Amino acid sequence: MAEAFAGIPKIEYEGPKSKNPLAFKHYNAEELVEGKTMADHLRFSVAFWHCFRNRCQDPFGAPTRLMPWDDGTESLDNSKNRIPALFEFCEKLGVKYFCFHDRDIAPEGDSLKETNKNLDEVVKVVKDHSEKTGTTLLWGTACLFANPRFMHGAATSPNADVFAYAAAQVAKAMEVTQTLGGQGFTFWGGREGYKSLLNTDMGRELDHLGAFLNMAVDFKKDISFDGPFYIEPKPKEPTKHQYDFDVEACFAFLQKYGLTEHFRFNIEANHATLAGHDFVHELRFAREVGLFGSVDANRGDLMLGWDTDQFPNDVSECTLAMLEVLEAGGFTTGGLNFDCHVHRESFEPVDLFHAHIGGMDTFAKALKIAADIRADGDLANFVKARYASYDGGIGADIESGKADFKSLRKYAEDKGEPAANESGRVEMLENLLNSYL
Ligand code: XLS
Ligand code: NI
Ligand code: NI
Repeated sequence: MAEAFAGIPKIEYEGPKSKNPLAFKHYNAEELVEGKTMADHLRFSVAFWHCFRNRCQDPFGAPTRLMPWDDGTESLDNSKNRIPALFEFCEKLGVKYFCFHDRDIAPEGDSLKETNKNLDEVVKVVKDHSEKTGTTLLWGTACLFANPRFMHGAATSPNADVFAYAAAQVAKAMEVTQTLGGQGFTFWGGREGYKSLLNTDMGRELDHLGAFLNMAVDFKKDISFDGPFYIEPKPKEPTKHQYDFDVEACFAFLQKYGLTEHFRFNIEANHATLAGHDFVHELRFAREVGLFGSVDANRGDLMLGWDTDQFPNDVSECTLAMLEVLEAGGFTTGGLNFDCHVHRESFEPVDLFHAHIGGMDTFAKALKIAADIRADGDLANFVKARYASYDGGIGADIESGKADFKSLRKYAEDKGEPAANESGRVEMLENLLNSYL
């Protein structure tokens, strides 16, 4: 088969001084950072849907992207022909992982059985290439939002048949993920949310979603799939109120339905900002509750209120993210999945390379800076010192549970005014962070 990306060589590391747009300036796969290779730290992944399906049409205009690997039909043959392009791309880029939704890789048939048969056929092609190249599935997922049957949601649809259909689809997608050696399975809420309370029984919908995910856990045990489940929060889009709003809301949901030991978070940068949070806030919360898992590495545009899914290029934002990843002990089964698409006006195949090279270099640079910040320890020491009043005396009594309101009242009455506050030094710390960038 002809190359999909003819004329584009394997992308090599040339160092920060290189002016070659098709070379890495910071990502040097084998370079050690904190004793581990950059490749093992960053575990980059290509999102099949954005790279190989998304043609960049928008509500105002027709598709723009040139995709020489695709004949524009929904045929099974065309689906199979897209697969070598994915592996060629990953190999040239030096990326070892990819992610997909079931419906990205194979077309739906006239019945669920036929749809599953189509999926099996394409999965055979994927498996074959995966075994030959060593490029494997980071996580799989089921598309429970594109087909009109999911117009009211999947697990939260008022139509119980749709719930059943979604369950069948997730079961199959999980099996396929397992067949391909996928390291995890992601649940993004899709249309699990609502537009109007006038037609919605929120309590029942939440219970249905909780039941659905518990059934998924049971099925996972049945088939002995050992990767983690990821839940991917997003506050809105396509519905107005998504139930999986942000990490904090999802954590409460997981607790209520007894799911915390089976799930970790897949945190998407653009979803964080849509929820009114910094990317790093979501990562920190997930880390603090011990459920950090994986990352959808993109960025939004703060001028726009939707999921623009742009490639990451903000070193400062990514540095704070990599600090969280390192503090969490690094990725295990997760990684940095580029859930992003090129801009509509960047329509040529080579633009996919520029986009990924930029994203990879940004995170590589961020990783090195985060490691420097950790090695210096100034930031961590400042934070530690700020809470020193809890390391002994009354603070230690509070943290250990020894204190109660009665003893604290006595303490406060005896002591009078609290010890003088110290400056939070926000600007000084911002300057410190900038000194590393
Ligand atoms: C959509 C989500 C989606 C998930 C996978 O906004 O980011 O792409 O990552 O279903
Ligand atoms: Ni995502
Ligand atoms: Ni998204």
